[in-house]
Amino acid sequence: MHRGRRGVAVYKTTIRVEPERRARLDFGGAGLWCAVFVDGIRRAEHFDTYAGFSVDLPPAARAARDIAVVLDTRFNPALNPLQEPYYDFYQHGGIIRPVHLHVLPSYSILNVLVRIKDYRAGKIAAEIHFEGEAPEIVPLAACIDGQPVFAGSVTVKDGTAMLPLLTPEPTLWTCESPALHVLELSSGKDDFITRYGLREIAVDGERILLNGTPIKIKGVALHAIHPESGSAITPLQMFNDLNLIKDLGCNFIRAVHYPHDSRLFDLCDELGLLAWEESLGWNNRERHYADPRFRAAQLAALRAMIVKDFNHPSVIIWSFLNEGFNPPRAENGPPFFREMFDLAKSLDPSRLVTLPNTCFEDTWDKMPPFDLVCYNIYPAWYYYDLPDGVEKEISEWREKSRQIAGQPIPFLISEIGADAIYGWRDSHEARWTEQYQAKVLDEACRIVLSRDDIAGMAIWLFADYRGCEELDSGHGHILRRARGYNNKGLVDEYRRPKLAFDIVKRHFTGRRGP
Ligand code: ADA
Repeated sequence: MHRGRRGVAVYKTTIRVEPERRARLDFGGAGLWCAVFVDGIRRAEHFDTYAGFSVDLPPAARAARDIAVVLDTRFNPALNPLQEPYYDFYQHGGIIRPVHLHVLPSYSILNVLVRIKDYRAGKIAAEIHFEGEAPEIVPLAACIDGQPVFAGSVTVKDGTAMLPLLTPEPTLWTCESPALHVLELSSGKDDFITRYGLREIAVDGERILLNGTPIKIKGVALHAIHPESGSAITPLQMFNDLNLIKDLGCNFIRAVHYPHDSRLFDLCDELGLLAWEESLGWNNRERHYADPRFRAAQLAALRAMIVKDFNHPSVIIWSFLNEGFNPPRAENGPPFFREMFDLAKSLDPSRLVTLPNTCFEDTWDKMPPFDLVCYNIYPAWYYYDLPDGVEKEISEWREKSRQIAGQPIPFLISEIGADAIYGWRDSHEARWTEQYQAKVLDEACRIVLSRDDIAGMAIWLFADYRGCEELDSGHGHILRRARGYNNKGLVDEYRRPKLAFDIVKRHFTGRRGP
C-alpha cells in the first residue's frame, strides 16, 4: 500500500497441504495490523509491519486450505501500540515481505542459531530449536560445506539441543574476502540449512575491531522504502542499492529504523558489508515507555529481530529505539533501555549494542553499559553553518561524549547529512542545493576519516524517501521536509546520484578524480 491511502483490505487464497499434516505459514512482515484466518477460523493476529510472525495450520482431513488475511493499514494505537504517524518515514502497510508455507512432520527444526566459539579455529555450537513433539533423544546428522561432521543423536531439553561442531576448513569472514560456511542439519524427518561466517567484532578503548584489527566505519543509513514498491523491496532492488553502496566505497550500512528483510543481510554477507540493525522506533516519548503494551511489544520485536538475523556475519551491531532519548528526556527511558540492552546481550553476547543518541550529561549512570556511543548530528544543517560549523559540532560532540562516558569508548556518528533537492544546482550554493550538501559531506568525511578518535560515520542517508504523513507532527517537523520527502539522500528516490555521491566516493575509496 503506497499510494497515500489507508484502509482495510482482505487477501484470500487457497493452498494445498497433505491431509492430516501439520503446517506453518511464516509471514516476513505485514501491517499495520492483521488477522489471519485458516478455513474460516481466526488463527493469528499481528501488529508491527516490520516483524515476522508465524501461523500454525492444524492438520485437517482435506488438502485444500482457505487462507484469508485481513489487513488494516490505518494507524490505531489500540491495535498497534508501536507505530505512530509522526515517525519520519512513510510506513507502508500490507504484506510487505514473502510468506512461506512449511509442511511439517510430527516435530521439526524451527531454527538454528550458530554460536561462534572460536572464530579462528572454526569452532561453533549449533543451538537447535525444535517445534512439535520432539522426543528427548533426536537422531541428527550434520554437514559443513558438504562434508559430514556429525552423525548420531542429540538430547533435547525444553525444545533445544546444543551441538558443538568444528568447521573442517575454517576461513575468516572479512569485508575484503567474505567467506561463508554452510551448515546442513538433518533429523531424518526434517532438515535445516543455514550459512554462517567466522569473524569477531569487539571494541578496544576508542576503536572498533574486526577480527582483532581496528576498522574505520564508512557507511550510509538505508531505509526500505522505494517509490515503485513501497516497503516491499525486491531482492533485485536490494542488490542494486548495495552495489551502489559498495561503489561508494562503504564498508557499512545502518539499516533504519526497523528490522529489515533478512535477504538484505544475505547480500551484505556475500558482499562483505558490515551492518547495523535496529528494532522499530523513532523519537519515542515518556508515554511510550510508561505503556506496558509498548514495552512488551518492543521486547518481543527485539527478540524476534535478533533470532531472525543471528547467523549473518555482516550484522555487527544491534540497536533499538532511534533517538528514543532525545530531549524532552523520558524518565522511564533508562530503566527500559536497560531491559532492552540486557535482553540483547543475553540472546547474543557476541555483538555490540548501542542506542542513538546514546546519552546526555546527567544520565550516563542510569544507562546500560552500551558498547559504543553514537550520535545523530546535523552540523551546518540544523545547527551551525559552513565553513567551520561541521568541524565545530563534530568536535563538540566528540568531547562531550568523552566527558559523559568518563572512559574510553568508541564514538560513531550514526547520522550526518544535509538535504538537497535532486537537480537543484545554483550559483549561490545555498541550503537545499546539491552543491551545499556536497560541501557539508566533503567536510564531514574529511574530518571523520582524518581523526583516530572517531570510529566512523553512517551518512544520512543513501536514498531520499517519503517522510511522515502527519501534517503537524507537533514539532514543526513537516516544515523541514520539502516535497514531503526526506531529501538527504546521496541519490534521490529513483537512485539518481547527486553531486555529493562522487564527493563521498572520493573520500571513501581514497581515489581522486571522477
Ligand atoms: C533524525 C532521525 C532521522 C531523520 C533525521 C533528519 O536524526 O533519526 O530518521 O529524521 O533526523 O533528517 O532530520
